[in-house]
Amino acid sequence: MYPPSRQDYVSLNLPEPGSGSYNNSKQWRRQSFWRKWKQLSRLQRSLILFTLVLLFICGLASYSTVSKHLRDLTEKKQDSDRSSLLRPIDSHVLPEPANQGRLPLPEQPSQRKLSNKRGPPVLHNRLQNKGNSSEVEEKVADSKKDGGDGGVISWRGAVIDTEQNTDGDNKDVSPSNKDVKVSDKSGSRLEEVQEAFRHAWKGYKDFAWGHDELRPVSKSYSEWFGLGLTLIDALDTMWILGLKEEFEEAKEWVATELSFNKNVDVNLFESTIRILGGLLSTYHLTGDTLFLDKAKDIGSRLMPAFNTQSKIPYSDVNIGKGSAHPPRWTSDSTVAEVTSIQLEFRELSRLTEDPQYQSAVSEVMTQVHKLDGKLDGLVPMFINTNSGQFTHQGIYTLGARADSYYEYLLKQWIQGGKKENQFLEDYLQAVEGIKKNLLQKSSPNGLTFVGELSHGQFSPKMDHLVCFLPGTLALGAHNGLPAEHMELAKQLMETCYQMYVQMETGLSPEIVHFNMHQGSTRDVDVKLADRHNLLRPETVESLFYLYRFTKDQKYQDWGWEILQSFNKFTKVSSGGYTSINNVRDPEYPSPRDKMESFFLGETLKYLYLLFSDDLDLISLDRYVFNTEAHPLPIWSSTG
Ligand code: DMJ
Repeated sequence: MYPPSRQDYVSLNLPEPGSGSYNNSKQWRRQSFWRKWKQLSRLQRSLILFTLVLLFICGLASYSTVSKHLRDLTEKKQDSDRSSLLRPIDSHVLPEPANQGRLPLPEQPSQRKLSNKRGPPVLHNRLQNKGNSSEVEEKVADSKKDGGDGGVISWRGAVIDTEQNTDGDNKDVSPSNKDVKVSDKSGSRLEEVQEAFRHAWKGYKDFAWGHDELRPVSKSYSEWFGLGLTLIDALDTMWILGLKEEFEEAKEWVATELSFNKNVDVNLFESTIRILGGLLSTYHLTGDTLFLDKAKDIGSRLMPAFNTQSKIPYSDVNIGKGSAHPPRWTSDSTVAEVTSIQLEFRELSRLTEDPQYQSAVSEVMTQVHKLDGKLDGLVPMFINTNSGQFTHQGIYTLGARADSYYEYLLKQWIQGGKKENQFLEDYLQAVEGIKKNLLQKSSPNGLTFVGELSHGQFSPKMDHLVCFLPGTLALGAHNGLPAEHMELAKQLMETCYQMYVQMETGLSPEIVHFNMHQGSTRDVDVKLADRHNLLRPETVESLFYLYRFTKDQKYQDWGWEILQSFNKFTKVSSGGYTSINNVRDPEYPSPRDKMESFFLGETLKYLYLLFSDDLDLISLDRYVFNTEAHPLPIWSSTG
């Protein structure tokens, strides 16, 4: 068995619970302590007792301080948790209770839950209101220091030659260059848009710098053309929002990194509206010829697209090789694409005094004007690059593939000083065609909407893209077209707003279907496949026009609600905003991990202009916006 010493060691130090040896040892310790205490003198005992009492009192005092501190900390944390749960947006600046102005809707189970739920778990939705008023004031002061008064040198350091831009368009484009009186509400909303831009820009800068698009969730990027699309699209937005630092760093990239001498295929329409349009407007706003040079470069590289049998351009161009081609599966181009590049190429001709650009795009308009296959001024969606004829006829929509054809009819007429009557005639006829063939009212609330026609069959389907129309109609009315266009604009504006507020996230889906049957319980239905939101601008774009022309503050308030919803459901904590898959699920809107360049180029720009009460900030009597929200000068105002 075990040696004796080993046995003793075990029984003494590792007693079995309840064994006699454990109890004996406790007893032994108590007796020896008492014996020792009795051996102490009275003085020694008093001293020890006094010290113990003192220690006890100190312990009590420090416990109450520490516990109070801990209590405070806990309460603060709970407050902040609660505020992100219940108040992810700053309720001080909310204009009105959440459901005001909405049409009555049957309550959905998920709506009931919405009131006290946080946004999507994967997104960080807390508002980061840093209160930048002093920063804005500083910029105003800077601008004055830098010569803002004389309108010769702006704070961006660009030398402005007021003769060069004969409309003097760069004197007053930025709030930094003006003494604009802003109300508290308007001021804080403007700051909120600046903050949203900075947040989006941070993501782009950290994870996608110089690339086409940010993928904010995976903290990476995606390429489309490989030309820094987001950066170029956002240039004039930064200028207009007065974001000096951000603008300067982007300009540096354009100056040192941007090259169009690349073996890449680009889409003619997308690169025209985003890149050529963005560079031209930035040139106009800044007067910096860097942007004009770049605009000339990309413009001339896109020209091979027009070398087709019919002169209707191909959809794709290789800007390095100088070759162009249609998509692999067809020789068709999209009607909206070939008819929504005119503002940009016409302006390029005016600036360069080289007529080739204007004559190429004007040829397209002349041909489309003459074509058979229209229905009361409405155009089909495809046109063949060989025959120059419409194809896939019989389908008429104001949505994808046709939308900006109508927009550019009106805008070319305005750009050219309202002299080119063919555009006006085609536009007026098209508005009548819309009214006659596509306009209907929903049930039960009678929302006016624009549906589609397919081979004589009406479909109550409306793309979010159609929401450009209220703004365009209002712009026409502002330019002297029938007042009833403005009335229609207001009705459609209400519908587009309802497409947002009737969704559980407060964000519109890509496509809605309106109910038209008597007895319907709700006006809007959304198919599963159509529930995504790509951060598109059309509704806030139209809100901007409607507010500019009516001064009705409800349009600003609607835009404000939409911005709150973007912040709540699409903002990614590490930077950037993401498109989402499901506007009907506030618990999990399902991020698509992509920030489209038009979110910076258009959506945030239009929101800023909507909240600004400065009518001269990109005056609609001196500028016309291209379909990517890049302002170009109206020629009549250029003398
Ligand atoms: C933008 O590129 C332009 O506004 C275009 O006219 C339509 N699609 C997007 C925005 O939705």
